Amino acid sequence: MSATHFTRRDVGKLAGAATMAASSATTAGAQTAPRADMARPAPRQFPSGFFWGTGTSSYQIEGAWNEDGKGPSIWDTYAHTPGKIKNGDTGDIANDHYHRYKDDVALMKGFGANAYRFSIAWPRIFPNGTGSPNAKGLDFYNRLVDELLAAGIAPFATLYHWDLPQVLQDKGGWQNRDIPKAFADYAGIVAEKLSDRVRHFFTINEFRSFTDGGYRGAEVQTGSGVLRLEAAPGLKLAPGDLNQVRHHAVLGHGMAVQAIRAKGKAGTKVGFADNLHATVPLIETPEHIKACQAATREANAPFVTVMLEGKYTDAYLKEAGKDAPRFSPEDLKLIASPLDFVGINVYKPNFYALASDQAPGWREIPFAKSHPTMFNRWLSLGPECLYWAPKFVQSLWGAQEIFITENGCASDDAVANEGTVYDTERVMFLRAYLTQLQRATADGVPVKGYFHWSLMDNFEWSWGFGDRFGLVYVDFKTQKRTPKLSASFFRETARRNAVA
Ligand code: PNW
Repeated sequence: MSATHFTRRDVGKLAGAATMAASSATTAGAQTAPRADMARPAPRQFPSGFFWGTGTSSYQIEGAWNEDGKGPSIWDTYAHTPGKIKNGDTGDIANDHYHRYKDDVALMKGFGANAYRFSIAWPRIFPNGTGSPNAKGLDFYNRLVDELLAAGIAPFATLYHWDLPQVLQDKGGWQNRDIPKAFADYAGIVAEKLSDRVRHFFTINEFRSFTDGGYRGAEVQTGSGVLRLEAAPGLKLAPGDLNQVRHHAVLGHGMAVQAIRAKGKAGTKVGFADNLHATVPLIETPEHIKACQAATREANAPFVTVMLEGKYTDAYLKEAGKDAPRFSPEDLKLIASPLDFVGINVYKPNFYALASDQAPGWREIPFAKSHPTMFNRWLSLGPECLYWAPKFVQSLWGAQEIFITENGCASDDAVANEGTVYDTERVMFLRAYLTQLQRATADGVPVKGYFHWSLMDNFEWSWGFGDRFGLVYVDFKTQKRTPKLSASFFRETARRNAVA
């Protein structure tokens, strides 16, 4: 059968392929040792009650950037600045999700998701950053949550996925020590309004991406070179000022946790969603594993480590020297407010490492020049990070509940003539990474859910609409949505609660 004759019905049949009898193989098999059933490989089963979801964020999909009283965010300003985004793309319309959310919930239901991670746009709720909430903004999320619940999909809400109200940037943004308090006030109001239906809140998404990326620019190492990442508001601060921004971000998280506890319904669960930098042992021996665990703790000193330990590591403070953040013991106590779960975005090994006799006790192994990356060039392929990241979160900090809040890859998708999107590399990526995640759960690591990034292709920040991360293809001219082959893979995985 040639690819051009491959129809949707064929794709449907793939799910039923396991029922195919291996009759022709039995004659030989009967005479020798028992063989595994070719058509029924051993299931790589996940724990029962596992959440299978996808993720998105407000600026990346909503559009309606100036509707119903929404104020501008720093991403509106940044994307409207010529030269900042590839091809001059903006999130003004994006996926028009603000108006098409019902269709989008139906898509998720179509591929069997039982959870959805979305973010709330702070400037929809508080166009002026603070003050009294905008009822129309809250209404949108009320409608979205109701639609999700009606479809049997559990809503998980992120409070900050980088779209700071521009008015607060005008007051210094995260450089200003008053912003954490403003964030906590906003978080408290949202929890008060939504926690009768939303049981899980993430405070902040990816601390490093918006602090380092937005206030200085960050660098990512790949085999073929270094990539520079920049984000709104596009500043280039000195290291000491950047460390203070990072400190205010984790402080904002801690204060928001307190506000959610104070205003949310009893039983509301709260945590963060951070892109933990996971160091992966190149060879799995006890000494290399121990070294990588220590490296993971240090690599996250200004973010996950301080939020879970309530102190900055000695090495971080020593290395920062005069540029170390200024903080009080009360700050640290707030930053480490107890959490119900830890959310981690995991795409790639931060670096591979091996143990070393020399300080700090590990040696970074650079990615080989030919080490494969996915279509988004910063993503060096390394499925084992989805084993080691949650494993170290458990072993270092004793987390009781862990969510994989993001994982996925971009591809250069196109809709084939007969209307199918053959994203074979995303299926390959998913199977490889989920096999490692299953290995973690089988080891007793308490991973409770997996959110694939993303539900659908969307505005991929500085890369605009070119880097497609969705399980669903989006034609940005017509807004037509087409589930990719990876959506069929996801559906089968969620249905079996095992790697398909
Ligand atoms: C995350 N890196 O960003 C964000 O949370 C999403 O909004 C985004 O769409 C998704 O991952 C895909 O990029 C990242 O260079 C951006 O390592 C860059 C990196 C990692 C995550």
